[in-house]
Amino acid sequence: MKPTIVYIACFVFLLGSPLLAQKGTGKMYRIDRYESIYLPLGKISFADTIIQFRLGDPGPLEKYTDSQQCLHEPNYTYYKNPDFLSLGCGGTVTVGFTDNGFMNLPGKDIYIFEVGPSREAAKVEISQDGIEWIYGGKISGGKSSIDLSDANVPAEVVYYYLRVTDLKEVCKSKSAGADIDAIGAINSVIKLTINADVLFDVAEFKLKESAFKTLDSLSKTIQQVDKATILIEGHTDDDGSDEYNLNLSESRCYSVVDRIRALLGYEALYDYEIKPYGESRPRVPNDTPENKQINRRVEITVLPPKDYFEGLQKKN
Ligand SMILES: [Ca+2]
Ligand SMILES: [Ca+2]
Repeated sequence: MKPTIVYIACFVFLLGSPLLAQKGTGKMYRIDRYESIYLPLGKISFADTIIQFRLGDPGPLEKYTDSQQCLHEPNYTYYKNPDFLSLGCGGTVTVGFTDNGFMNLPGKDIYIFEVGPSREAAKVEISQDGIEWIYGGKISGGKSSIDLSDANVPAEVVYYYLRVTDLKEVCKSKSAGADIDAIGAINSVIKLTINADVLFDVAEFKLKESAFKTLDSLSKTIQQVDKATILIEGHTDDDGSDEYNLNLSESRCYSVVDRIRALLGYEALYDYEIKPYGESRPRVPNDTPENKQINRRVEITVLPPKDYFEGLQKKN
């Protein structure tokens, strides 16, 4: 009898504990001996590539200057192992996100895994295209998370670039400047835009032959995350009345949802949400056939799951 009881007890414990019971890609990452941080889209949430690294002056010991060390999941062990990047006094690193982007959504949006004996202050800027930058926030001793709302960063925009600049507070140590092990997007997203012409014939909402292959490969991308909210937004050009276009984009959203749901499996842990916009949100002016084609599109965004955001509300 005993093993059964133990088994049932464990099962109940797992059910009662939201983090352990959480099935899905979301993952806890240790920050220090006492604390961890939860990234709802897990492993893909981290910066993927170095765009530029400008070592500060004075610099740290050379072994701490491999910029690749601030990419991907955190792996800091202890100070003597150079598995992190020291920026040097006033140094800057610019990273790109390739298999994910990030947004200003409810709660904290970014977490900079700063390590080492002293926690140095650093400025964080973000960009959609790597060209135009806006201020995102600041990290300083003990505070390494950033809520982009504090810097009035607009919602509904996906960012793909982030720049960290050391603020010259601690310039004399062996690892002068901020020491960065990893750069994670808490509110990580995957955004995919499909030209509507690939999916539908003119004025139709039934998927055409070429749509199946496209949606099939897109589903594989979505499956990197096994629990999420999938938002489907439909847009048209301005041919036809507002109402007609709104109805058309709504029917098209439903066609896309039906197909993706079938591909991902009805039992999968995804929630679906649709937002038909008709012609109300053009990307470019509807003044040439090419521009109209750009505006006819379906946007699919994979967002952290609902229960993650509900959990945040409960905490507050
Ligand atoms: Ca990534
Ligand atoms: Ca936020």
